[in-house]
Amino acid sequence: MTEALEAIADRFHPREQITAIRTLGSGNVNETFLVTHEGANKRGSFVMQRLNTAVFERPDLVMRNLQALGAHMDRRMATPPPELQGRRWELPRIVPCRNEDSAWVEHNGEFWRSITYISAATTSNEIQDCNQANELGYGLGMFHNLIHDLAIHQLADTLENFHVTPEYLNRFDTVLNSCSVLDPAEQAACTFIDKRREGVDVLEAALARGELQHRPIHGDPKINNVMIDETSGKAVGLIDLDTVKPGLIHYDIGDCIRSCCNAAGEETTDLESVGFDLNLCEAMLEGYIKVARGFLSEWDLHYLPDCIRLIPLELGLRFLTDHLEGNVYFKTNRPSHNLQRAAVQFKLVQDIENQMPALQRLIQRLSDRPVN
Ligand code: GN1
Ligand code: MG
Repeated sequence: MTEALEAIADRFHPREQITAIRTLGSGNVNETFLVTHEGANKRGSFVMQRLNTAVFERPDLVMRNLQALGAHMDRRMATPPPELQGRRWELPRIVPCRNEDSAWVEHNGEFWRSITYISAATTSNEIQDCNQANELGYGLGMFHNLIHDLAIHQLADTLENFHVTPEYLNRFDTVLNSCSVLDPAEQAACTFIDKRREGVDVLEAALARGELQHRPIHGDPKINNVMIDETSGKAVGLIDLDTVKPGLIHYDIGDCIRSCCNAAGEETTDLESVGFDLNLCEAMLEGYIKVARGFLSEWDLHYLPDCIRLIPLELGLRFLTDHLEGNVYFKTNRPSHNLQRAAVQFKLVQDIENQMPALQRLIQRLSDRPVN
């Protein structure tokens, strides 16, 4: 535990009680630590994060969204939805500074904040089985269930164009234009995108036509952001709430599915092992629809297959663009890391495309819609 980290942690909890500060999770954007402490007869822990202010330019608004979310959750949890009764459900809360009237620390141009830690629960980077996929779906569905009636004007847009795929494509084109030579792997990845330009606006066009509407979303509900109770194996809450903002729930559904239906995980270097598992997808969607059916419109259901294909394509495009730009956005540990990550997502897209008719039939069946 470094002196600098200890000094920041001290702003949230007395330094003399802090027993350890260790890195937590595997986030690609922020720096996250678990701070543990022990007092006279009390032990505890909290999560301390340095927000990446190159990505989140207005971290104060990120905090405001978190406050609005917490207040709304409190209102909803006063009368929990019937599907939740008897189940443990938690939401990370802001841990304010202790001796100052502030919810965060600004220090040397850095932005630090703390939130509560959900204990006796874990996350995993790779899916284990259909039960877990079902719980991931339930977790996302319950999160949407609890926030769908939070008015979006109460949430700031903290990441403009986040998950707006056509904008990522524009950015890719700009970056590509400034690249002089591409190696064969980069060329192959660019060709993959070139063949899929059409239709990248499928969700935004549906939004523009009024078929879909903005709602509060999580923004990043990938597998390792859903906490699973250590004993019961049930989902107990979603973490990593920095990207909570107005958006399309399809971004969330696509993101959760792309991360939980590829058993190899997004960091694998073994492309052969990457694939889209329709059984896991069925389990996830079944868990999701169970708690979300009440607020899903026919159009919402209609665009499910599209978002399941689009979000991995978008993430691959984001990784590829960052690779071509010199790895300025996502944390990397080797020069080809983002290119490799892009290849994983593209393999997944390819596999989803190969199974599209079966995926469409599955969604029709799960949503009780007549097969065309
Ligand atoms: C980033 O930092 P992390 O790992 O929570 C990214 C997500 C991507 C994800 C891919 C703000 O999330 O959009 O899906 O990496 N977050 C941001 O692992 O860009
Ligand atoms: Mg995140």
